[in-house]
Amino acid sequence: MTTETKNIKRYLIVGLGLTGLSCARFCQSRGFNFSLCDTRTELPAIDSIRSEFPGIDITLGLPDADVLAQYDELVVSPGINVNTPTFIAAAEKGVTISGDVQLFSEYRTRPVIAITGSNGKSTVTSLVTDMLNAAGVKAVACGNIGLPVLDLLTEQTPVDVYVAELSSFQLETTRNLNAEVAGILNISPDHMDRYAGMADYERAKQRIFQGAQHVIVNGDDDHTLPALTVSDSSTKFSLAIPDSNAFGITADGEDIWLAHGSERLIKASDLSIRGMHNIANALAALAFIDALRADLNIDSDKCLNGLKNFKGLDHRCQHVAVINGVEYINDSKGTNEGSTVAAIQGLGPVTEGELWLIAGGESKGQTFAELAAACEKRVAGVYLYGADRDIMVSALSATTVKGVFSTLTDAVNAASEQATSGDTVLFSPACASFDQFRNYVHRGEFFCGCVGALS
Ligand code: UMA
Ligand code: ADP
Repeated sequence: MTTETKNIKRYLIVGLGLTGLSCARFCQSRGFNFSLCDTRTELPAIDSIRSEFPGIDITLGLPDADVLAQYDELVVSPGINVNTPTFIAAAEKGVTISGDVQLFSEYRTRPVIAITGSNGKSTVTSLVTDMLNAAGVKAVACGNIGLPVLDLLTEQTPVDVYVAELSSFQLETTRNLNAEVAGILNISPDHMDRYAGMADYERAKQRIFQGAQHVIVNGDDDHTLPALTVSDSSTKFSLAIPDSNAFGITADGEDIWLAHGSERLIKASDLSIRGMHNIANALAALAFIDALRADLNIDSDKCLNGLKNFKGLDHRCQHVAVINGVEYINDSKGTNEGSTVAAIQGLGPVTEGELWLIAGGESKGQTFAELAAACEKRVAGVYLYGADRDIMVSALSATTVKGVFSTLTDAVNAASEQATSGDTVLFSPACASFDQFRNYVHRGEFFCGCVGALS
């Protein structure tokens, strides 16, 4: 963290989406020397960008490594893969490659809780934020959840603590996050179309621990442990009976309690969010907050109230409707097999009748072995649709797959014909949405529309 000074570095901001524009606004507000670039040769918003940044050089199409190397620092958007020959060659010629989170880390003056993981990031980020706000601590959720971190510095938003959801893409271009609290929630395959393999993906996630003062680990997933010792201070959460300083669960007859060591905090049945994965998310949120409890003078009871009142986010195991006795659940944010497996395992035991799954989309290099195993155990039948449905058909057992369609509408109609009163139809695609939809929100809304049309 530094104070505001004119920066004589020459920055090139690469990528003009949400992140790139937030970087440009930040650099403009601080009087930095910067230019702009987007790898795309045509950009519909280019006229408004030019008028917002008069006098600033804007290049369309990625320049070659020699041109990139004329800058001191490239601030590259997360949607752009920096592990490509042009960026590698530019780095070899001496230019530093950064991202918006790196700049944020250099200029922020308030503590940050940094959260990553394959699944549950947005839920835990929102939970932590809501719980802190319920306790009167001004917390703002930012990062991959949708609000670029630098917007908060440009607008000088007053905050006590930043709650930053960080993707592996954002972490790749962050050198020294120095978070007050940092943790990986869980690790399962995702973005395998961008990484060379799981080790490569995990290396990106591990960068969240650089310079961390306090570390949060998931006792049920060894891949969330820091690979290098970064801090002596750590807190564990897990779906097991907790050790003295850990967060976990204890049973009392029929009741499951979320607990901190031997102290019972709240009954699982008092939470509005459903499924064991959401109990894990609540425990993680408690652990992240506990790490800053003394520093920020946080009232635990008020936090627990925030947890109780948290209704969950749209498109994550969200109840849509009950039609002819069948419950329809929208889990469009289930964008990889780990998330869909968690939704199946989380909902399977609490649903009355059969569980039917609708899945499909862009497979992102996944092989779906875990999904196949989870479906075998808990799902009565699967309806597939979308661009990579054939990849999924080969992965899942022939008896599990009940229908294969090109459109989501046809898959919903077929599932609804099969399901009977007391059953649940879960839409959790295990895939990216971009084959047929703008994003997971568009896809989830479309699913809700299909369900609406059934009644
Ligand atoms: N693009 C180009 N050339 C460019 C710039 C972008 O082709 O020069 C393309 C990218 O390939 C990508 C798209 O444009 O397909 C968007 O990329 P971006 O880096 O401009 O994205 P932003 O609009 O800045 O949004 C990013 C995150 N997007 C990605 O990481 C792809 C948003 O996360 C995040 O909310 C936002 O910054 C604020 O921090 C979205 C996401 O899908 C929700 N994240 C992935 C995930 O959650 O799985 C990682
Ligand atoms: P992310 O931001 O990491 O994508 P979200 O909180 O948006 O995570 O949840 C996305 C989906 O991941 C949910 O719809 C659910 O299917 C699944 N999920 C949520 N929490 C967990 C968890 N702790 N472990 C595994 N899967 C989860």
